[in-house]
Amino acid sequence: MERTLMDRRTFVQVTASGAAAAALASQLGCLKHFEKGKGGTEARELVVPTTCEVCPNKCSVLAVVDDGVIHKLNPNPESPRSRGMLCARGNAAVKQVYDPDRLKQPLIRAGARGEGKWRPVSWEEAWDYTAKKLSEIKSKYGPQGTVWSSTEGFQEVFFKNCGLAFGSPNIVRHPTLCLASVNLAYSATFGTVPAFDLVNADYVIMSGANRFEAIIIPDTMDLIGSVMLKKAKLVYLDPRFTVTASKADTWFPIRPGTDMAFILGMLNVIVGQGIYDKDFVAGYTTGFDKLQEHVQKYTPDWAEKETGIPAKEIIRVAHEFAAAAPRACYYSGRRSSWYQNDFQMRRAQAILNAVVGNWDREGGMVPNASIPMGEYLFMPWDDPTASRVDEIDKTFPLAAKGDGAYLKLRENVLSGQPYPVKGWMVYKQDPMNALPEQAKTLKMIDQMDFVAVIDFQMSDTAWYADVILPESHYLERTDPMEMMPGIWPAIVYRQQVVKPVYNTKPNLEIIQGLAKRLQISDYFDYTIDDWVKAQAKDIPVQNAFDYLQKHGVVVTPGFPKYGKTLKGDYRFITKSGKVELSSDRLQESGYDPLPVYKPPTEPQAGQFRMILGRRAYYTHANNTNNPWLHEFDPQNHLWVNPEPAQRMGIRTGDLLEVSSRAGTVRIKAHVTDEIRPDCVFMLHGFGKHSRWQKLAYDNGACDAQVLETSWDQVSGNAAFHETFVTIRKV
Ligand SMILES: Nc1nc2c(c(=O)[nH]1)N[C@H]1C(S)=C(S)[C@@H](COP(=O)(O)OP(=O)(O)OC[C@H]3O[C@@H](n4cnc5c(=O)[nH]c(N)nc54)[C@H](O)[C@@H]3O)O[C@H]1N2
Ligand SMILES: Nc1nc2c(c(=O)[nH]1)N[C@H]1C(S)=C(S)[C@@H](COP(=O)(O)OP(=O)(O)OC[C@H]3O[C@@H](n4cnc5c(=O)[nH]c(N)nc54)[C@H](O)[C@@H]3O)O[C@H]1N2
Ligand code: SF4
Ligand SMILES: [Mo]
Repeated sequence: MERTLMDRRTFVQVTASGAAAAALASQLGCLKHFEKGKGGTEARELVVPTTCEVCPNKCSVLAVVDDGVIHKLNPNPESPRSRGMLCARGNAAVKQVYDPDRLKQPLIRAGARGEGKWRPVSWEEAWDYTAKKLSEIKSKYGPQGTVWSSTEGFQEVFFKNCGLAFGSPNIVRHPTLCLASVNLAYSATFGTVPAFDLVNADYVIMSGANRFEAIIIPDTMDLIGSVMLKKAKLVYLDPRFTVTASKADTWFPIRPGTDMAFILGMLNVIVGQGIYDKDFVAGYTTGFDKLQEHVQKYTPDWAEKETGIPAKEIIRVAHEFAAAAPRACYYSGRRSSWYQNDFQMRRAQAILNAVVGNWDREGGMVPNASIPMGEYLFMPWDDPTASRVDEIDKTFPLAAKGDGAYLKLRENVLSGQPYPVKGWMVYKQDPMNALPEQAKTLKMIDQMDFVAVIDFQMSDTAWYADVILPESHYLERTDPMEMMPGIWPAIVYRQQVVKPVYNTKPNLEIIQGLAKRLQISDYFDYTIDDWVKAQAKDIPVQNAFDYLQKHGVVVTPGFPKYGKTLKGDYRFITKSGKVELSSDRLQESGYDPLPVYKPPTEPQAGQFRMILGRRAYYTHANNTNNPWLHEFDPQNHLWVNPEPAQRMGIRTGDLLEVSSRAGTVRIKAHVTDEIRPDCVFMLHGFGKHSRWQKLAYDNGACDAQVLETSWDQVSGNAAFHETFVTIRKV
């Protein structure tokens, strides 16, 4: 195990340069892949292509295995998506495998919930216990008496399917805490969610999409290529001076919650002065007349009052944007769990993009392409008969039903309406940290008869669970292949790099053990090999399965492809078959057909708006306990602007009490002019309850304790930036 302990200097040097790491990978010679059943780990040095699982990007990895131990993770230069990059988090994943704090065997709670007393048990006992508890709940409350919540991941499908086969309609997924509003807004406009051709763009505007810290591939890499090499201009709006702000040509420290006013101001100029793409608008869109009338009142002077951005700057950006189109985009962002009107703000962006005609053209927005792939056909189950506990049909009729509405679900579970829910199954998710108002999540756990968590480490949610089913780390397991759509689509494969170090199992096997005891095993009657071989069948390369084992990624020629939808008879997947500037479907569902601006709630005297955001070396609340990453930011702090700080006598390092209607935390101050005076910011993932995360336990503060419950009105997505806090020196 010593072999994994690369010293930190080497780690920082290598992760700092993707190119250096790629070069290192190619020096290692030809790829050899792990031979299952033959003790492949016995060979002295192997390079195993696989796929990172530390965030949603799924970068391609070459794992260097030395004498059965993972020595180093390198980027796989064959991936057109990760573009030869493996970030610090991806590199540091090797530490998770050999982390002495990780989960090593199934556990059943032995003390009170949250007391931290556990009884190590066999897999048989853990499965028997879980199945018994779920069956008891089913017989008392029906299968709908259970919630199955999860975050994306290649094995998530088995978990979700188990919930459905068990008969529960209450599947709730992470998009409703993340990108549900942006997805719905672009779908409502274009019938699909496009990608952004940043490497070829000449002009990019971003509302708080902090791409140089919140890494999205290939976007982050492409921006390095286009913006940092001065080929493209970047206009960036964020109440914080982020790393992205530092690379932008223009940074506007916008008044929070007013981006829609900025966009409507731009639309007023572009539509009013006739500098939109007339051919595109006439040929491909509907509702332009209504838009024209609608944006008349949203003048740049009006927008200046709302946003704090000078009118002449809004006019300048509007002209530059229209002139650069179609090689110009108002980038959509990913985490759109911001404000209660988030859907409408993203709709305004989509409309602005549409009127300058940057659709399906080089340097603009491009519909996602894919590569064909086979599918494993398993036995289908009857659809759950009960309606969803979050009443999504009634509350958010346009939202993605399969993902649910997490915060509404929690409200309804807590009130016991429309029916009681007493069991909670959690996969690859930490709701204690990922949901606002942690006290409510704790109450939700409290009122459950049973909670089980499938994770590889002791998350805060696992800490309060009744049973913990430890999943093998991604480097220890083979997962389904995944088609990653995009302008440069790729199929990626995650194959086992080393055998599980501890008594853990891949999720499919965990689910199969449970399904057998729940008498639903017929639906899970296959192996991971059956699954991936069926997927490999339709992939258009020779011997696709072998190819993926050797390369980890399949790319097919012919991409990027522009202009497929710009054929006269193309029907967009919208009600009108056109790009919908004004939307009848929204109107029929009781929403504004065009984005109507509503000013954000004002903070009262002494209050600050709490805003969230990422750092490049942490994923959510997930790896603040990773010793390598922990060194970058060993504790979180509250960013406070010097102006209020001086007024309140606060200096960097002072201990503060931060309070909202949801709760109170203590955290040290970081006084900085990199944030507006009306906002405060803290990094996510600290102040943990779980004592098994020694570095993050009771260290700094937990943002989820202070964030209040609020959601976007159309998509039901969480609205994380609607919380006001007061701060006090203690
Ligand atoms: N306060 C606050 N809340 C937020 C956000 C925020 O910034 N601040 N961001 C929101 C956004 S955008 C998102 S996407 C969500 C994310 O919310 P979560 O999905 O809850 O995010 P993570 O903290 O990454 O938690 C994932 C859990 O999965 C575990 N895990 C990781 N890999 C595996 C695996 O291979 N198998 C298993 N079984 N478990 C695994 C980790 O150990 C961790 O406990 O949070 C949302 N909520
Ligand atoms: N390193 C790293 N990369 C990641 C992740 C990670 O955890 N770590 N998570 C991945 C996931 S799941 C997601 S969803 C994405 C999230 O990536 P992004 O969509 O870029 O979202 P965030 O970084 O959460 O932050 C958004 C920014 O918005 C700013 N902001 C707050 N309020 C406003 C406002 O009213 N207007 C404007 N213009 N800006 C505002 C915040 O200060 C913050 O800098 O990142 C992905 N990539
Ligand atoms: S961006 Fe980093 S953490 Fe995310 S998949 Fe890629 S290498 Fe892994
Ligand atoms: Mo996210």
